[in-house]
Amino acid sequence: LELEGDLRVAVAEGQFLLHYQPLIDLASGQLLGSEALLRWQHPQRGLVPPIEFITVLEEMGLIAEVGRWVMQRACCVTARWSHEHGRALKVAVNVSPLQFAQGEAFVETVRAVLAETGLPPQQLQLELTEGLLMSQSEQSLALMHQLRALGVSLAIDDFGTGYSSLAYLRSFPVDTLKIDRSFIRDLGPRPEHITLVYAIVQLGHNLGMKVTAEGIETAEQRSQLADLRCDTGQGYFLGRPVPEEVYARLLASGE
Ligand code: G
Ligand code: G
Ligand code: MN
Ligand code: NA
Repeated sequence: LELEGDLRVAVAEGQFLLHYQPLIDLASGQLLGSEALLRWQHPQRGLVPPIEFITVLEEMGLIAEVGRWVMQRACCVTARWSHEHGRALKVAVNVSPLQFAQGEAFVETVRAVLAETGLPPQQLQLELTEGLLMSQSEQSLALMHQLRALGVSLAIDDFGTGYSSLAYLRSFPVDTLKIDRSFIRDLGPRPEHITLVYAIVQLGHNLGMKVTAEGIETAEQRSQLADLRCDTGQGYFLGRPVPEEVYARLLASGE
């Protein structure tokens, strides 16, 4: 209850900020861009992680407003960085199922944010949850096509943890599968996990998708994933989520 009151103030006063986690090309080691991750700078409690408040924002009906802010900020900053460094940096933004459920209104939000920030649509990736693949609805499918028509790309986040129907995966216009970090964590010590991850990489590639591994924490995992031809990666070994100014320095250092 206190949390709800505090969140109303947070939305009204703009107490949110974004951290950026590097996205790396596994074959070359090149920095391709980032995933934007929401944080709340609470006046007393300090920096609050999203697991503690995203669901509450959803229940309060505030996630669309905050989600729009996230997209706006991430696109604006990425457009500026791309301009400064003369290259097309990517940015991935997490989308709540409730934002997606807005339908046409959500498509309009994405269109407006791209127009306002000037970020080329090809540089924005929207991360959707695996739950959308389960719903198997014509409506979800149509919405995904509308978003793709704007030029943005779509990823399925935390892939492998839900109950996505492989049959439906084929019909969804998805560009990228993001393998959940629980599969990556056990790569080294568990050979059967190598088989599993390899199967996901093959599945994605055969469907014309890119595959990203999340939660890479060791050099061994990174080289295993490169050997399995996984395209891109994120994780503490490659770079932790960091504040805007720290990420800007990372870019400037040519990392
Ligand atoms: O950044 P961190 O690992 O603490 O994120 C925890 C969870 O919060 C992840 O599942 C992530 O997808 C989610 N999350 C982070 N930022 C956002 C956001 O801007 N919108 C939504 N809907 N979820 C987010
Ligand atoms: O669900 P989603 O993939 O959006 O979650 C991203 C979350 O994963 C962020 O909160 C981020 O802090 C966390 N994360 C990113 N890299 C790693 C990692 O290497 N290990 C662990 N344990 N968490 C990570
Ligand atoms: Mn994500
Ligand atoms: Na994820």
